[in-house]
Amino acid sequence: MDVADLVAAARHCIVFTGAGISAESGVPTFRGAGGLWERYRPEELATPEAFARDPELVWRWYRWRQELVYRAGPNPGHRAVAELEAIGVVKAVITQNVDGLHQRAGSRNVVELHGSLWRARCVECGAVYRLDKPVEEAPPRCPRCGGLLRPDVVWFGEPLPRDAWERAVELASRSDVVLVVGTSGVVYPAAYIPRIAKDHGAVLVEVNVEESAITPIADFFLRGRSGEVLPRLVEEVKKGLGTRRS
Ligand code: BJW
Ligand code: ZN
Repeated sequence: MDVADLVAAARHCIVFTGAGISAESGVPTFRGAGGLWERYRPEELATPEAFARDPELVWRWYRWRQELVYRAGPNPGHRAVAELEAIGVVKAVITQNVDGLHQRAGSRNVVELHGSLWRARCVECGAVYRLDKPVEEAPPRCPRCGGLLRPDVVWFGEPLPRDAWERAVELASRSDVVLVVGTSGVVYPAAYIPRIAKDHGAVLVEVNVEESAITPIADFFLRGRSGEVLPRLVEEVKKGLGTRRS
């Protein structure tokens, strides 16, 4: 059975994504050539300690990323994932990304494991604010209490949002096919998600330009850019569905 037949026949297919799926939108990945951390050290920017030390520097980095994503848009990879959900094949997208591009492409059931660039949270009173555009001041202040706002994302050493994690584990445990797209698979606990699915019997299909920490447990490896591989896969899946239904 080839991958398209497998996906077309799946009863509970989910997609697990990382920064690679947004690369073709012009959003840099974290690791590897051109990655965000070639120029910035993670421990300087994506930790609570970094924020405590220099909130302005951390916010300038996040504002730069917000501006980049604001100007960018979903690419054919995001749209292919949304289409697989629209035709009833994919049940949910579990993403480590904070850019909101899956939702902008039309995906409806998206679990964000690492928070969102488009929310800020007050470190004093805990109020959460939705952002519809990049912040103007860095660091921004809480309109309610004047406290410092922080990006509502998950930094190193912080726990993942409990509801998102529980939904992801439940989806992974019930899945029969997981498309693992554009992630290095080195950041935990997120990287447990494909492993949990595999332990519960799911078939893993990886899409990546290079091998990752997930590749040794993947059943299929589709090498290439997700913006090219996924639209092709969708066309094949649709053909498969047509044949099965006729
Ligand atoms: C393409 C492509 C194209 C390119 N098409 N593909 C177990 C073992 C070891 C360590 C730990 C462990 N458990 C916990 C840890 C510590 C730590 C951790 O994982 N460290 C490792 C790095 C060693 N984890 C944590 O600290 C986590 N918290 C935690 O454990 O809390 C414990 C706790 C419990 C209770 C109370 C208190 C504490 C939190 C981790 C948070 C990670 N946050 C970040 C930043 C988010 C905000 C932001 O964006 O600014 O999340 S780090 C960064 O990495 C970001 C990403 O979501 C995440 C994953 O990266 P991703 O998506 O895989 O990107 P890349 O760049 O790594 O890979 C891109 C891939 O795409 C590559 O494979 C390319 O080949 C590919 N690609 N172009 C297809 N066109
Ligand atoms: Zn506040």
